[in-house]
Amino acid sequence: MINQLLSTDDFVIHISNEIAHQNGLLKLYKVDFDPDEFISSLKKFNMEVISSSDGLVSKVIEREKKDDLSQTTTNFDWHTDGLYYDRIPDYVILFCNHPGRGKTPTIFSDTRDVKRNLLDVSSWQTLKKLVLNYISKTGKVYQKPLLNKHPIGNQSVVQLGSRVYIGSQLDINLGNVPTCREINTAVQDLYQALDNNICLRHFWSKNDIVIFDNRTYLHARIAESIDRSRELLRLWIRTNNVEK
Ligand SMILES: O=C(O)CCC(=O)C(=O)O
Ligand SMILES: [Fe+2]
Repeated sequence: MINQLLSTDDFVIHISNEIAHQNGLLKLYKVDFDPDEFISSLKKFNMEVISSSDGLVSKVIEREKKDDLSQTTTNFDWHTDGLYYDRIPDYVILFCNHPGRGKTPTIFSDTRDVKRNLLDVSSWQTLKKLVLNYISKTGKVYQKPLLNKHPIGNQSVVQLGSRVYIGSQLDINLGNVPTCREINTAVQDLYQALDNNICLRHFWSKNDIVIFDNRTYLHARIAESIDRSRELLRLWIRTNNVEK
């Protein structure tokens, strides 16, 4: 736990030490978080904040004009952030400016557990052959493998998006291309494994922070209805000591 007594530099040191101990998922309460100070402090420690389409600090709130699920407060299914980057953000920080009614949690699933949680063993073999086609805000499509190796530890992790279509890799032997039914079964099995393995269901209070490894964990938002007063800030971190 951390509080206002730490300087921003000490805060950055603390979280970069803590995150490894906590398996890449860290919750902090009652943080006096100043995004601008945080961004400049990170640079001293060989890390940086990378921007999304709305700048270095994104506000996740309900907006009138929504071309992205970050601009809503209703359900947002399992996803990896920043899939349009060649190298996706290493970590994501979510900070609660206002919990709204406090009934809309963000949930997290540890994708290192997917393989052993699949009901059908052949699903894993199929998932290995699949790619995500992520449709960006501009309509451009970015292709990514669905399974990836984490650069630290080399474990298999899953990336997903809510605005994607999934299909077979094209550079495999035609005889190995999974059938449409196999793809459908494997993806259904994957979602079931994720839904059954939620490791954190975070109901927000003001000044909470959750920091998570964007490769290890998929995250999602569960909502019963729109919440116009809920407001999170989202920052994407790149650590320059992680191999690509
Ligand atoms: O609102 C939330 O709970 C999560 C938001 C999110 O995942 C995003 O903006 O990428
Ligand atoms: Fe997200």
